[in-house]
Amino acid sequence: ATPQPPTRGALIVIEGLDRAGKSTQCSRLQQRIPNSRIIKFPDRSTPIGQLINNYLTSASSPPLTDQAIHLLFSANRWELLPSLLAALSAGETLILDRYIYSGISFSVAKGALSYEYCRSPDVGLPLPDGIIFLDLPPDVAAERAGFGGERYEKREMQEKVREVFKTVREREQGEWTVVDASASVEEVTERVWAATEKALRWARENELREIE
Ligand code: Z5A
Ligand code: MG
Repeated sequence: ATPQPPTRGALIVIEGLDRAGKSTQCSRLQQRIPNSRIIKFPDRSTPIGQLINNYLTSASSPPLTDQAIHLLFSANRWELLPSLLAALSAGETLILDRYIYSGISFSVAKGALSYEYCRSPDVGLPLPDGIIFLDLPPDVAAERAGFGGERYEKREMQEKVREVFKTVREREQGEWTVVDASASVEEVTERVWAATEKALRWARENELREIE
C-alpha cells in the first residue's frame, strides 16, 4: 500500500494579559502533546525580532513610530510562516505563545491606530484551531511578580489592552475559550487542556484555514 501522508498538526494559540501565565501553560501543554513545539511571538532571535526587542527595551533611538513597530510584529510572524507550515504539514502540533491577537490589542490600545489598520497585515496567516485566552483581573495581576521595565509594562496600558482584547474576542473568527487565569497553575492547566483536546480533534478532521 502507498504510505499515507501524516495528518497535519494542530495550531493552538495561548493569548492573554501580562503575567497571566501564558509561557507557564505553553510548556505544560507541550509536555502533554506528543510531537509538539512552542513558538513564541515575538521571536526575538531573528533580525526583525531584534528590532522588536530594541523597541520593547527602549534601545531604539529615535523610537520607532507606532506604524513601524506594528508592521514589524506582523512581519515577524510572516517571516516564520514557511517553517510553521512545514511543521504542521509534517504532523507537528504548534503551540503559539501570543499571536496576531496580541498584535491587534497592544497596537489599538496605544490609541492612534484603527482596529482595521491593525488587523490587516495579518490577513492570510493561518487561522488557529483553537485560541485560549488567559484572563486575569488587574488586581490579581498586580499581586504577581512585578512588571519588568519594558515599554508596555505599565498598569494603564495593560488595562486598555484588556478592554481591546474583549473586542478582539468578539470580532475575530476562530474557536475562543476564556480561562480564568487566577486559579492555581494546575487548575488552569486542566481548563486549558479541555479546550486543547477540542482543538486537536478539530485539526484531525478539518483543513487548515487562513485568517480572512
Ligand atoms: N506584543 C505586541 O505589542 N504585538 C505583538 O504582535 C506581539 C506582542 C506578539 C512582549 O511579549 C510584548 O510584546 C508584550 C506584548 C507585545 N508586551 N507587554 N506587556 P512577551 O510575550 O515577550 O511578554 P513576556 O515577557 O512573556 O511576559 P508575560 O506575557 O507577561 O508573561 P506570561 O507568559 O503570561 O506569564 P508567565 O511567565 O507564565 O508567568 C508570570 C508569573 O506568574 C511567573 O512568576 C509565574 O510563575 C507566575 N504564575 C503563572 N501562573 C500562575 C498561577 N496560575 N498562579 C500564580 N502564579 C502564576
Ligand atoms: Mg511569557
